[in-house]
Amino acid sequence: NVSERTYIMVKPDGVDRGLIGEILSRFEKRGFKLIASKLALPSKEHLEKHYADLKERSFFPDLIRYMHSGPVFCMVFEGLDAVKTGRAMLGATNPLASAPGTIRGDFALATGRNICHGSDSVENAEKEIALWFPEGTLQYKLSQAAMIYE
Ligand code: YYY
Ligand code: MG
Repeated sequence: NVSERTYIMVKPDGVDRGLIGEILSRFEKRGFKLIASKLALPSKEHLEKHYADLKERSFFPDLIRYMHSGPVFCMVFEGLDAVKTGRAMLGATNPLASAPGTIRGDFALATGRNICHGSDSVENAEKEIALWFPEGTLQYKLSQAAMIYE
């Protein structure tokens, strides 16, 4: 599906380390279309909604504290297999298990400081996009589309 959407977010450590442009650029260069973006300082309640599935995990309080430690940069990208390819570009949750060439494999070492979020399913992507961009995303055509898709 060439209209698949995924939610990608540079976490506070990624923002602090000056990696917004690097991460955005990788998705841009891969051929994905940016259809929403913003810098945000979400409340703890908002972050708890984003990570609601992990509420019972022992690391949850630390995760929320870390995610609340500074601004995050929120993006929605659209394109062929955006969710699965986005996850492949991110690497594994534990950066030590991420191959060099992936975002986490190139810029992170610790699971609790893994610099970037990416949706793990189409269903969760749509939920996350609705949570972070209630104002919606943009629709427009890139002239390069004919050079990216057959
Ligand atoms: O989707 P992804 O970010 O790769 O992993 P999740 O299992 O959704 O966990 C979200 C987030 O929680 C992860 O990026 C770091 C943190 N975390 C942790 O601190 N310790 C763990 N054992 C697992 C996850
Ligand atoms: Mg996840």
